[in-house]
Amino acid sequence: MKITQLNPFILHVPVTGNRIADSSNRITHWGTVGVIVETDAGLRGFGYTGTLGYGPADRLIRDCIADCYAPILLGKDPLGVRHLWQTMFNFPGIRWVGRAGVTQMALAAVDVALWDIKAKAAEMPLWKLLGGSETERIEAYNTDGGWLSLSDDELVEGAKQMVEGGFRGIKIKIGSPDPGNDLRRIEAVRHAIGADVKLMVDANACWDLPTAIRVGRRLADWDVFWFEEPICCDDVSGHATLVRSTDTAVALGEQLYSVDAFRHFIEAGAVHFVQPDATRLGGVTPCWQAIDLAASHRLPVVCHAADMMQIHQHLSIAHPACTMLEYIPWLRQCFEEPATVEGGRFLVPQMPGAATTLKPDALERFAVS
Ligand code: SMN
Ligand code: MG
Repeated sequence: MKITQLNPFILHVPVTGNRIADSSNRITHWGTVGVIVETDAGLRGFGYTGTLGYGPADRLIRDCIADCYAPILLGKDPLGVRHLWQTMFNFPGIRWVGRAGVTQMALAAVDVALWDIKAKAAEMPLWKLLGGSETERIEAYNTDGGWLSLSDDELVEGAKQMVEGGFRGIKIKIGSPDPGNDLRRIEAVRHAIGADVKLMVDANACWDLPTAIRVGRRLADWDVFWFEEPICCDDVSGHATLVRSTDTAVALGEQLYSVDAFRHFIEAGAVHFVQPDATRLGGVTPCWQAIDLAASHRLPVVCHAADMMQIHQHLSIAHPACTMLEYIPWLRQCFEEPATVEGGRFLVPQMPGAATTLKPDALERFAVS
């Protein structure tokens, strides 16, 4: 089999309620920058990365796919995914300007598309190709009702509805200018969902260390399950200090671009829940390595949902270190087999591939130039 063409795309898909906010971002659309990889066998691979829908940055990723990676891949056998990943990652002119950010996210989109082809060629879902079992029903937790853009009443009512809908885990955003506002919202949600539902909080890396320690010491009052991205996502020693200073588990990883970065946090004792994101880390290929690394340190893995669950449901089913998965439904309308939660757990995808195949109308409805 040979790669014959790469067709990059940019989708901007409206978020729930047409606007959401966390401590660091306020968006109306979720960006999905990806590529369709065509082969001479008629198989098509779909891969993508997740962005905040900022056009100029999305075009950088798209052009990196088209101008940097496509020339490397044309004529190559798509099944040699790991070899191709190394070739693209180590390409001198790209590595010189890359290894993180745009180049890594573009590489992620290509790598996911190649794994999609590999699973389709094997006529099985990606979780099965990776060695998973049909019996694995991964527990879901819902983030889509926890935005800082929601009022206290909307936050509490939404949490109640999610629990009534079967979710056993809820994540809410914190990081308000006044942390007292966050603590009040945490208490209100805990009272609304009861003691048996997991409650996670996510500050999106907005606080300095003293503030994170002060807030972190209060989270045990409401049995918060994890404190996500409390401070700057590159600050290894700061997170290690926070871990030593508080009793609530620390979760991070969505913004890390390399397996080495995960190794630095893990070896420093700076993380409890490891949250790799294949769409930022460079694809399924390095994400699997990061999950293996966490597993070797007996740390639980909960992949981040910038892919909006499609890819990470496969990795979570296949790897025993993955204990839960985030639910954010913004992109479900775009896919032939949308990730689905029933009774608080993900259904097991059945179609061959990585569940990234776009519905034909998705490109018409949401494509932007
Ligand atoms: C998040 C980041 C980007 C898109 C959606 C959600 C957030 C999370 O940091 O972890 O849910
Ligand atoms: Mg997060």
